[in-house]
Amino acid sequence: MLKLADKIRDKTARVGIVGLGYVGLPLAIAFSESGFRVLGFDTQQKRVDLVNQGKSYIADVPDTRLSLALANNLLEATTKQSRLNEMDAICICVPTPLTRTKDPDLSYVIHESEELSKYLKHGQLVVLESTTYPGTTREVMLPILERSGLKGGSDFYLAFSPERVDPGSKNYNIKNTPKIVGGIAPESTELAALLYHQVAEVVIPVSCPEVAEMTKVFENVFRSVNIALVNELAQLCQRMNISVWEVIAAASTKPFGYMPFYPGPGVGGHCIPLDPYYLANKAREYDFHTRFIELAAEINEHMPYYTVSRIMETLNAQGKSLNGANVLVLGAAYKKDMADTRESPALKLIQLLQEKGAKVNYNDPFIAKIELPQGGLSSIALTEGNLSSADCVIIATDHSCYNWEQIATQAKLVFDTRGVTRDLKQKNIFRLGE
Ligand code: SAJ
Repeated sequence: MLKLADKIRDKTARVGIVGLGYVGLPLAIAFSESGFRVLGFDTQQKRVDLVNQGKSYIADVPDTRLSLALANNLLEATTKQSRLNEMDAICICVPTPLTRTKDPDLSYVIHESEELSKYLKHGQLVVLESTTYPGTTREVMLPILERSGLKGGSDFYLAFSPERVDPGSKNYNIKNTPKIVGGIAPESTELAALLYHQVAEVVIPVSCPEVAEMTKVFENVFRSVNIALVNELAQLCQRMNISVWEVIAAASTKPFGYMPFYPGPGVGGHCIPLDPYYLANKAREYDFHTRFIELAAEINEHMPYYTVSRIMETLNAQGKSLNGANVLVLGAAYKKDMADTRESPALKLIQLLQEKGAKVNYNDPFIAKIELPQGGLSSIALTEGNLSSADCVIIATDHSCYNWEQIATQAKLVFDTRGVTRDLKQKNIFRLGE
């Protein structure tokens, strides 16, 4: 343990990052900028080639930072899993998606653990960062890694440390976001804490991996439940002819005991729609039904359908049918100012509108093309002609670059799912939750 601790302190420890996605690549850069020689592992040769050419495919990592790490000989990428045995510390940042029946899919974690068990060596520290249910590190990873013949906690060290990346955030990054670490034994926790102290200003050791795993999935359940709460409130407010946006703005004046969340057309991204199901699934092993989680997911998943019904009602009030209507959807990304459509509610909205017979176009300055079950679509220009020829313009993603005043002036009818037009007085604007 001392040897590894010394190598971490003097930054001679080799750090391996497995999975070079929106979590792994920024983490690899952070360790290289801290002075470690980092080896990034990914199964996708294309990603490995791009990293080694200094070309970033992750919005939060500019090419300049990648090129500097390469120029300083502090970053390299490879597909060769056998090189894991050159590492002193290994952080695993692979996807933890859901199956079609919304059950946890740990295939990436299991695959990487199986690969690592072939090359694991005495004294290595292994940390899982992927969001998962409490118990994964100890019950799933540890037995696989011990197939190496090494004993976890003594021959090698094992911990869980959840990623807390907020994609696209201008304020928060690895350095200024406290890092939780929980090891299978005290030495594992201490070594993981020492490692992350090299890249994060604050490291919070907890007693075991289960606490760290539960902390992360709870953070995302917290968001899912609160987003669902305002999505339900939006439906009630519309029924009661009260503006949910005005209510939230007024509630937000409370300086304590309240935190604003906002209604929307649904919940997207690689975390909030998925992670709560990991906990709900695990809870069933303990004869426990997490009703809040299931209800929140149900409400959030219903929002695209509810939004379409509100658009139908709005067109109907103008004597128009959604069937055959020209509809322009603004924004395909799952949240503002991002080029990411994972689980995006805007895509679900477009699909549902098409199923109702609408002729749908979209505009998204960040996303040139989208794939849908009915076929692909390309982003069309945001011209006065395209706006005025649409029977309804739907604000699905509130990218900052949109000029809402101009859009409302040029469009016949606007349906705003993000509340960004609440200060506009035009009579052709209708909003979710009003
Ligand atoms: N959304 C709403 N209303 C809200 C907030 C969000 O409808 O009040 C929607 C967004 O439009 C988006 C989805 O929910 O479609 C997820 O939004 P998000 O802000 O949670 O963004 P993510 O999933 O990219 O990032 C989140 C992190 N976000 C924040 O903490 C602000 C955080 O929960 C995790 O660090 C991260 O997921 C993760 O990796 O788990």
